[in-house]
Amino acid sequence: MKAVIFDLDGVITDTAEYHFQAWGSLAAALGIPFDREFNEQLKGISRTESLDKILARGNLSEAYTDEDKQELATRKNAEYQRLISAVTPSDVLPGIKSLLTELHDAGIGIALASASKNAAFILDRLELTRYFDSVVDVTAIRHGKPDPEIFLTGAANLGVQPADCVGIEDAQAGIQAIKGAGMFAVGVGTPSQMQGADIVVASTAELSLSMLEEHFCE
Ligand code: B16
Ligand code: MG
Repeated sequence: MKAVIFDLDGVITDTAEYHFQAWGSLAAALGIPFDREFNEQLKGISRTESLDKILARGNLSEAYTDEDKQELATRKNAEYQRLISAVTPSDVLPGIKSLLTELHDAGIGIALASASKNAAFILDRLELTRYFDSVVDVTAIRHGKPDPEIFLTGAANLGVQPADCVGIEDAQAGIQAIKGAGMFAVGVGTPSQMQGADIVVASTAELSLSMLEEHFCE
């Protein structure tokens, strides 16, 4: 194991909850039903793809011009940014800071593969930026998760082979992306939402360097 490539939302911090709340407000304003089960489909995919899925659910795909959709996505992001402006280092999920410290001390590469354009801001708010050898620039990625491109780019940025990498994700689209990249996939969540993962943990508190190395070598 030469590198670990992290997802952000739902793995490093629970901003997945803020995405849920921000999309929920927009969906309510548009009269579209929205719940946690449906929200699972939005995890790991881009802002515009998320909006398309929400509008499709309300049979409103044809109701808005591209310009309107841009405005709706901007409105959601403004609400999301309002919520994440209050993020502090205490919002780092359990076990993550100690894992980053262990990886750093062991000389194992650390990269971020988040679909979020707000990722760098959130890492700064969490005071974790210095741990990351690479933060993949999502605006330069042509194909989002479940395509493996973002994880392959993370490995390339670190100068390591995909087979020597572990990817950690909380979304089904992300697990697909990690496996498509030929990496070892760790899912955070329930097994039914993490199909194809090599191992699944219920909480990030279960993650550690020794635990990852043990499973990686199995
Ligand atoms: P933004 P991740 C993803 O982040 C979220 O899971 C997904 O719900 C969101 O739509 C996407 O980022 C884009 O985020 O609107 O901030 O650019 O899980 O890949 O870290
Ligand atoms: Mg995620």
